Amino acid sequence: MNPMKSLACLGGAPAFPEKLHVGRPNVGNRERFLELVGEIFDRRWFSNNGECVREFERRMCALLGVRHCIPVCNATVGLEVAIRALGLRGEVIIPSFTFIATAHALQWQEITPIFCDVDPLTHNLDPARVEQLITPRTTGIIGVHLWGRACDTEALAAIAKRHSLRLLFDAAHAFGCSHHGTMIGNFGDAEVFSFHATKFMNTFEGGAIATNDDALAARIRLMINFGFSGLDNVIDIGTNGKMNEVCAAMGITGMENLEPFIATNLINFRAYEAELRGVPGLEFMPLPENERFNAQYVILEVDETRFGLSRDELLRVLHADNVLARRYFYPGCHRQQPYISLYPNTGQLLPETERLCTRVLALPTGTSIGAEEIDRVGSIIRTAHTRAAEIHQHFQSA
Ligand code: T4K
Repeated sequence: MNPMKSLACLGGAPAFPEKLHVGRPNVGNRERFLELVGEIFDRRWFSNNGECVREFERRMCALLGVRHCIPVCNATVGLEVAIRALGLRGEVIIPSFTFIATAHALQWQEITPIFCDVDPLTHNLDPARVEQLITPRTTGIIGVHLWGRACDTEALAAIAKRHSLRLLFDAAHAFGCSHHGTMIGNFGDAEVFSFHATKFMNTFEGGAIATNDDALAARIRLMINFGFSGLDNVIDIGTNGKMNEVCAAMGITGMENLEPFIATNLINFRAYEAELRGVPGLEFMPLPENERFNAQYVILEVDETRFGLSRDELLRVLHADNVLARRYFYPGCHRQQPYISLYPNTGQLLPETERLCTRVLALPTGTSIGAEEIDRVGSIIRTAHTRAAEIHQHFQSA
């Protein structure tokens, strides 16, 4: 992309003096975190299912109403372990409109990800298309609750049952969210959360695998600890997927601040909506009704014809003004390596994914921004619309 001078130079809103990021980490009560870290030092127990990890799991289970919510070192390893523990192999159906980790967790284990198109309204797997992709090699489906909005879990569960497939959810975005009143973590065979630094509830790096299946949970616990069953006794192949104590302490602190984090995200979301209401060609992914929702992503779809600028042009305007909005998830997993080389024509089967990849923009939110910043981001976007022709011409000549 060619650089652009900020809108301020074109006589628009002034640029932000400091960069405004998507994914700025939320920090709970620092003193509480440091107190927990002090206790970790006192105990001299830093990893391997320590007290903080066990407490973190207890609190997550209580919040979600799930039997197991096993902390892991990150969601990608969590997905890899869950995939292996469920015995997936051959082909597994996933959306392409997701973070690359969903696909890599399969390919890493030489399982073929079969990319399925999404519903343009929900951005989640389209169950009707899922069923069309099932072959004798299919062993499972991984739905992604994109932006924290639940997949059509009922339809996917019915398909999985009809075809004897395992059903896993990549719930990286969906901690603290519900679906028809049930907390995410209780659907499918298992669900995997992410607590990466950029998630609204973070453990620096981390994740968790939730399941109500005791046997599966036992297998997962074994797998994330090298296959150890007691001292000196390895009973299966495993890896190191454990969460350490400091990360779990951050998780405990985060959970104690969950409600204020969510409240801030909801306030920010509504502020953006109010700022940009009525601007032609912009549509927010709405909040789900009557559900608990973390609102950690503010997702905007840009319709070039009505807005006057493409999503990518608007992104250039925002970046020039120090608003580091992101093109999640561009260009789609199927257009990244190794998938584009292995399956070069997949895009033809994914019209909705291809379209969304050119339209979706994630705006900064979280506790590091507030009404003033949102007001200014809104002003930049509104100015970009009213001066679209001039900006477009500027880009053409740059
Ligand atoms: N499944 C899905 C659907 C996912 O979205 C993800 C992760 C996963 C699975 C895998 O979960 P993990 O294995 O990571 O637990 C970021 C995150 O790294 C990634 O965790 C997340 N999804 C994805 C949506 O976002 P990038 O490539 O955008 O990261 P990066 O380095 O560009 O940072 C994003 C923004 O956050 C930047 O504006 C800078 C800001 N940032 C980042 C960090 C790390 C900060 O301000 N402070 C920080 O400490 O992937």
